[in-house]
Amino acid sequence: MQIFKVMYKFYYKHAKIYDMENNFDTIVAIVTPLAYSSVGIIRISGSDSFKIANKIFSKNFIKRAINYGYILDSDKKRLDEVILLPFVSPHSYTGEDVIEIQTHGNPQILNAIMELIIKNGARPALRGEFTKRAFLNKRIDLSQAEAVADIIQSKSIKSAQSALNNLGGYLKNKINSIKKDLIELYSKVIASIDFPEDVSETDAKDIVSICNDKILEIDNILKAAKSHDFIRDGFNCCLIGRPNVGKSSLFNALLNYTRAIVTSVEGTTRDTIKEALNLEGYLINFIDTAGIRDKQNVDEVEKIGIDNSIDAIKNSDIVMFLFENSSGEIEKNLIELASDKKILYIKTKADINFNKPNSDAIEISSKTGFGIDKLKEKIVSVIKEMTPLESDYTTNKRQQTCLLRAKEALLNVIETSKMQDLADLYAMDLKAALISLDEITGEVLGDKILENIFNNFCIGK
Ligand SMILES: Nc1nc2c(ncn2[C@@H]2O[C@H](COP(=O)(O)OP(=O)(O)O)[C@@H](O)[C@H]2O)c(=O)[nH]1
Ligand SMILES: [Mg+2]
Repeated sequence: MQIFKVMYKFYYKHAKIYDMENNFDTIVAIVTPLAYSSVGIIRISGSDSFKIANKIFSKNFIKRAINYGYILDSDKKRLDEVILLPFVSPHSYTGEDVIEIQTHGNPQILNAIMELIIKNGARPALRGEFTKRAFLNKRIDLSQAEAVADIIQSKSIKSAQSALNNLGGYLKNKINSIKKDLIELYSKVIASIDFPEDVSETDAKDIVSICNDKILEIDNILKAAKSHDFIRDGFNCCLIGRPNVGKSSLFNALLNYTRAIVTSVEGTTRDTIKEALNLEGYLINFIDTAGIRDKQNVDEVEKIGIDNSIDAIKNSDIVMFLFENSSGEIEKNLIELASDKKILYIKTKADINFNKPNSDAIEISSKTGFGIDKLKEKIVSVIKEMTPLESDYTTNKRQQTCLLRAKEALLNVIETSKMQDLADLYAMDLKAALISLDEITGEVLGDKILENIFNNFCIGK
């Protein structure tokens, strides 16, 4: 067992590309939007932050307490009445000594205090630099750091909640558990290569079984990815039907305001219009389209509109086919075009068309509001069907690429482990799989990758 521990250390030693020196300078940023508002916040982080705060605050502040006082400029004139919050390292957002100053939300005041802090020795923070420090100071791993950006950018509460899971270490813990068995296996394989007299070669059956288990776990994370892409980017839901069937009216009724022009003139809507709506925490992009009719009798603009409607079907996840009397009004080729989508049939103008629909269509009237809530409920239930793995792991594109690479390497391990005397080869693939997994949590990262990730942040985070 001792030998495995040695190998464990060996693996980690070689996995690390760079060693961090945690001697960072002190940074400052205005954290809140620079606009006239009730409160503005400035954040300082780094070893000099307490020293700087003491120079500009009207009295000696108390650590781990809420301090009330004034910010004084170099002539001891008051710049603002503030609340000052000191966070003592390592119990802060960055892991360093942090000062947060709550000022009045006036951009002039915020800029003046920011300048004063810079004059006293801090430098303006770069995009995402506070979160980057939290990562470099090992307070969070990379999947948690990425979750911070995802929470801020989420366009629905569902999406924010899955990002929040990752901030809590959901993905990190899963990846670490996959890694644990693979590190053990890798250590055994390396030990058998380096010390063939003491350690016998690992049984191919064991290798295959461990790798298969891990591939299954990776596949489960990837399967959930599609659901989470939906949750993050929203579901595209288009309204399709003949001219005048009531698409734009329904579009407006769903949004609850007049977004699209409605007239009794056929061909009023010539362009596709996209508008987002939150339903029960899900983001839905509704797309109103030009009515589809025979292209021979329409002008150039409407022709393009019809082509765009067909594209809208292709790019949608849910297609709502609207008709007035019977679903036979909808062209068969359009239904075929939507064969891999969720389809909803909607019978419109229930206030004037009294005959019952011949299918399981939903009856609505945009004029009276009849059936609109029922339609919204139906849309949400369809979405829930499309996202069965909601509670599972959220991953972004970068993390998915790493998982796919890890899976590929494990498949190679399985192949080569079945052949004799190829331990060197599958050891390499095992290491490749581990490195790909490490990239998710940020254990092996080139500076370039780090830069890309933190550039997606806003200043002050
Ligand atoms: N009575 C009634 N008329 C409607 C209803 N929905 C739409 N219309 C009318 O049908 C015509 C075409 O509506 P519009 O929404 O522009 O249809 P689109 O061409 O499919 O976008 C307009 O004169 C609307 O006022 C409805 O629920 N009841
Ligand atoms: Mg229209």
